[in-house]
Amino acid sequence: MPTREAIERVVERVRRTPLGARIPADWERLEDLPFTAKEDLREHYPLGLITVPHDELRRVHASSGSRGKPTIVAYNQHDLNMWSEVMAYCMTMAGVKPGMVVHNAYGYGLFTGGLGFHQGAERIGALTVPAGGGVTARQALLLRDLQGQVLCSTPSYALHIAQSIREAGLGPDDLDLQIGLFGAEPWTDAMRTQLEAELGLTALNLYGLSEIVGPGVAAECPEARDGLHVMEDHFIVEVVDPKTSEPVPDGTDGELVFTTLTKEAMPLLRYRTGDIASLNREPCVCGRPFARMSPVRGRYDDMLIIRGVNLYPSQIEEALLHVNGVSPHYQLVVDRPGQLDELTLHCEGKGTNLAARVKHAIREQVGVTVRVQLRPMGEIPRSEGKAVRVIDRR
Ligand code: DLL
Repeated sequence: MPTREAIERVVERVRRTPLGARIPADWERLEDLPFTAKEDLREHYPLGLITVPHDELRRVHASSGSRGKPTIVAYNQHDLNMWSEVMAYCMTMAGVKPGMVVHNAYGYGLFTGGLGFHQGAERIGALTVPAGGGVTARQALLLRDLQGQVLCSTPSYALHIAQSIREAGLGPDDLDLQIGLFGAEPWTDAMRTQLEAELGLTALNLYGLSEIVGPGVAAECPEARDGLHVMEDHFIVEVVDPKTSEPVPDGTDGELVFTTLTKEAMPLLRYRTGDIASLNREPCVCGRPFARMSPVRGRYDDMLIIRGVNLYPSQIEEALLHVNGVSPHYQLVVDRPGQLDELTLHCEGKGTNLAARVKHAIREQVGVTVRVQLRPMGEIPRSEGKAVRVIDRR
């Protein structure tokens, strides 16, 4: 845990914002400090939580939430440097070295993915290919012709790129890919296996959110690939029960909460991410001292309750991708035709009794009964950024 002085520095900054009034004068520990929620950022849209003079701001980004106003976040030069540094740390940890070719297929723009990876790669001294999202057929050619060694994209977009590589008549052996840095949405070990086979790389998970800085809050080490090391020099991590807000023990799932320690323009105290994961403070085989968070299962808001069973779309993904013959593209449609929720899984694939096998695998592994709609190959919309996994018709 960081020293009281380190926390005090953030507290003093946050006191300059409208949220400062909530901070008790006599706080002793982090737990005495108030939480910050997405609604606070919305209420003070666009730049009401800034603690530096406006002419010190150098950039804004926005979170990708699709509902309502975007959440604007702002950085001064110090913050942009810190962000490049955490990204360079995460990417170096993954094995990215000066001179390597980094193909960055995260979207550039208000989304933090594109510029976040771009700055990290430049900081390391890699050669960056700022491909961005979209024009997927061109991604395959660029990867081949510029000999991309590191692929940065959402895992769902990486699958789409893999498909376009196949369609161009190429395979992993025609490419130089070694490392994949995938994040911005939940993904499973089954997806990892698939991505590694199709692209011939080592797939690593990298986590972040714009409110805290962007990508670079936590990342897997290649040595263990067992949890994502939180960049604790810059962010304090807690896990709390999403309903009671009480801390949960290490190893227990709950909501991730982050406090920024070194951000200047828009510091946040105990920010409720809505993301569900657990913490592991056991030493890691890689020797890095940072606590590890489990992969994010999903957002608390995305949890589905199907006839009393709580589940995240990622649990369906894990079961689905173990069935032979299915493609890794899927969508879940939730409906409530009568009193009860009904879940339909739209997926693609080939093979005898495929729908029945998928249904059986999900019942066995997740404990829910879903309707399975097999769709012709290529009919499930392909993602160019964050995949839309759930369509809620309730
Ligand atoms: O998605 C930042 C990012 C870009 C992370 C590229 C990694 C790679 P936002 O658009 O603000 O920022 O969305 C943040 O995305 O609260 C999670 O719900 C989800 N998310 C991000 N990384 C992961 C991950 C970027 N590795 C929201 N696994 C977060 C699961 C993730 N979910």
